[in-house]
Amino acid sequence: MRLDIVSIFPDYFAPLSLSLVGKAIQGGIVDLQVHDLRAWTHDRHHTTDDTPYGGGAGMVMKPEPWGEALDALEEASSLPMTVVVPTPAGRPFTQELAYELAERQRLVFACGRYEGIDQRVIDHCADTYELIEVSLGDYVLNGGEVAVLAIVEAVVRLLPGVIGNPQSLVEESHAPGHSRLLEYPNYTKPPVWRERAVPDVLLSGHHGRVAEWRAEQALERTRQRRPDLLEGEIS
Ligand code: JFB
Repeated sequence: MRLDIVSIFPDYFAPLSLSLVGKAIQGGIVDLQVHDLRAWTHDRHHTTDDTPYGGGAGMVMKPEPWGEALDALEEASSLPMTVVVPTPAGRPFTQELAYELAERQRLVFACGRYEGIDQRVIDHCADTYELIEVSLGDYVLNGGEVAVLAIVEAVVRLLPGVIGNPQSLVEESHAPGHSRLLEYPNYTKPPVWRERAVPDVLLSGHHGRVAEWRAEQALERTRQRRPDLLEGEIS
């Protein structure tokens, strides 16, 4: 999979060379290229923002550097581009959307800053490429970079060959067709740590009772923390 990220803060993406995503890059499963939007400015100060038409607080990202960046990326590969634009007004990013994005050949991430990107760039992307505007959640970030880190990690781990044991993907609570309960709590050795004991049932060796206890824990956590996930199965 080819990934391009365009940002005025390319250093944000240094951690993508670590851990599992870094291994996917090293192993040739992912071709990741990070681009500084300022490379497509032409003025002395590498300006990427300007004042908003209609007035109001803050600045807006100018369309011209984005237009040149997208043209250049389109030229750099013949793969069809899916442009992903993080925005607080986007479609909520979910595991379902992560699976959708994992099927694409090439994702281009456009990281806005300030109050966001001139709407004409977004409209141009919708007319020219596949466009997906995505929100990481209902809280305010300063730009799209942190959202892109999360999206790239969620997508790359789904690619064939990235996770050693693909069965672990199937067992995840958000896997397709899964029950969508929150996960049960995990324990490992030692059996007592700082006077806290591992629940007896997990040491019992009764696989049936272990499965029953875990299901009950998952359900109780879901009731407490995410009752919305249980709607439609009220009993
Ligand atoms: C994403 C961004 C800003 C307008 C702009 C570009 N869940 C999320 N919260 N905030 C963002 C996001 C996602 N995805 C986000 C891109 C940009 C925020 N900003 C700052 C803040 C408020 N309103 C600029």
